[in-house]
Amino acid sequence: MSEIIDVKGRQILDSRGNPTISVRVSLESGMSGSACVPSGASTGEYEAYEKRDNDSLLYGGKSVHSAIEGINDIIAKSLNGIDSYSQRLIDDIMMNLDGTQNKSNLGANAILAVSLAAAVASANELEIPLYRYLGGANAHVLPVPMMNILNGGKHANNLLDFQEFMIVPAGAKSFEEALRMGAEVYQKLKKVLDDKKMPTSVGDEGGFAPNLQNNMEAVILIMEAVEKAKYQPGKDIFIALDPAASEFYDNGKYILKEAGKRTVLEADEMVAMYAGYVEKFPIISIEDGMAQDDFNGFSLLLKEIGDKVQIVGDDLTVTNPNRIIKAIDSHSINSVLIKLNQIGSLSQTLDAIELTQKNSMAAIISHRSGETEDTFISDLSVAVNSGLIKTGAPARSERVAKYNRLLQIEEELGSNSSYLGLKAFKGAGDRLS
Ligand code: 2PG
Ligand code: MG
Repeated sequence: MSEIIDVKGRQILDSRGNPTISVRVSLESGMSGSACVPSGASTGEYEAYEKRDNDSLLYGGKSVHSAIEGINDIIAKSLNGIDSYSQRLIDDIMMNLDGTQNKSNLGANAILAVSLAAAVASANELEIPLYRYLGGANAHVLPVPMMNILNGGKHANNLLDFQEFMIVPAGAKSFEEALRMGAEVYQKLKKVLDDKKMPTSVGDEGGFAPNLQNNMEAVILIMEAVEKAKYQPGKDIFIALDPAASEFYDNGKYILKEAGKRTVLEADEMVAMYAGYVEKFPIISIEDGMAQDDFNGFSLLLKEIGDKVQIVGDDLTVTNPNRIIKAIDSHSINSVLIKLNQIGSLSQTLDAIELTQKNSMAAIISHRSGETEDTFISDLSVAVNSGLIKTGAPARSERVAKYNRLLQIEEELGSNSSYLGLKAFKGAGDRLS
């Protein structure tokens, strides 16, 4: 009854108004499941291939008709009659059809959409929640949300070098409380900006995007908002950064444009700069503090502050087990950001998470800057007990949909649910005592 009888892709729009893919997988029983895939802006060089038509007359080249043709013709035929519970087989069939390392024939966006929709169809067929289907009896940890409330870099058109300034309500007792704390601080930040006559327009992930002079000015404003919301920075709420440093790395140097002037830094100077910030501010996590090929820079950073701060690979590791192994071997990180579309199938994502967790690192489940209403990542974060999720500001429906789904899961799990707070973080060190 769980045999796949139809796979149908369609083009939809993402939160930036660009085309992306939605797929419905239908089973013999009459049950079905659908999934939509997101799209990044600060994409890592080593990510799987996102297939677009490149026809300048359609959506500025971004339409995905050819990827959808691949789904409806090639993939649909090959999956016909396959059991939807056979996730690995389904993913292997698609990878063999594609025949490339980076999924550049069919497109990682096409393969992932089908891969996820097959899992959703299976959960529906079994009439169990997706997190239970993916994670089994032990799926019970609600993630600490890492909420990007102030945007710079590629996600906004201001002068900030760093891409994301996040608040982390690790001091909460439950996910619901964490969400409330985050939402309250977000509203206070709006007021803080308003009072200073700064614009409250938002960037791609719902965070504010004021034109500030330097990166730490953003942190200072956020701390002001935390205090105005009657929370204690460094106890109730912490700060996480995603500088997305590959975006300001050129020829072995980090080039900042803070305060309107060009500053060129070597890797060790970047590390010293971060170490200084960590001394001054309650920063608990730094993602892509260094560029995607700078394994040496990453290991300097880990050596310097990895006992106090979570050092996260994103562009560095691109949810790819080979890159994660390289980062482990070179002592570059203590945590890994997990994005389904960086690798392009559910099975490989689960492999990347397993590898990460087996090596005592945190696996942070993440959205992309271009998102949809799909909430798969919320279920995934609970399924693998990741303890951490990064899915934007507590505003705008494509971000809030993920948080709202987590509220629902927490309610459903009731006393079976856990919220780890600080314990979910690697390198939280002394803060834990
Ligand atoms: C990141 C992400 C998500 P993008 O760098 O972590 O916040 O951005 O999807 O643009 O790569
Ligand atoms: Mg990132």
